[in-house]
Amino acid sequence: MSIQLTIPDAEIFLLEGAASPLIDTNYFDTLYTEIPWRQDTITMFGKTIYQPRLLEFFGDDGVEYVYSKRLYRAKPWTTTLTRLQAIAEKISNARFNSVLANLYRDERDSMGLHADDEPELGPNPTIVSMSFGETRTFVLKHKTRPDVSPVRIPLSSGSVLVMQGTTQRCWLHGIEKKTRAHGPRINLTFRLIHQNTADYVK
Ligand SMILES: O=C(O)CCC(=O)C(=O)O
Ligand SMILES: [Mn+2]
Repeated sequence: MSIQLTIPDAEIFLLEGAASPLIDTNYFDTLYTEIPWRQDTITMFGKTIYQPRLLEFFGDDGVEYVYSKRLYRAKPWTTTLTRLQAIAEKISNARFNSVLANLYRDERDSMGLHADDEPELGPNPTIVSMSFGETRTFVLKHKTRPDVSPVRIPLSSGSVLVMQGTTQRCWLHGIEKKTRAHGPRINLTFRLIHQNTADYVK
């Protein structure tokens, strides 16, 4: 089942039931073992700390992405990620040349509020986000309108969230820490990275 969320200045839809093949195929275990997860550092206010999650970036040959102030060169697609890329493209009717994989090891791992609004994604990017494993809450906050309440969406295993239109321009999103102890979650965000600013469709 696909639900179009009614959020001002955003175009977001969520697929839950329809994505059940994603759970049945046990992608969680495959991704967990196949991906060479690593923990990067981030420097903020002159202090270098470990990011509170593990990650890896995959994509077509030569794709580069500056994310969290760091340059990532895409690792080659794995068979599993290629299969999921095809599903992401079918669901969204968009094209993707890369995927960022995040592993939240337990309830203490998180992702701070941010927008996927790097210039190389173009002005109104379509991003497909797939979740596997533990359910975590995806939090959205409007960038400029305090009258608009934050939105909280539980992302269960096998769910697919599609963000498009002005979502990245107008909203921040993130994954908050939890207090209840629980297991790991993997999230994949499929993106189209333009390698050349001339490719941007403004
Ligand atoms: O884990 C999630 O659901 C969000 C991931 C995310 O926002 C990102 O990779 O930029
Ligand atoms: Mn993001």
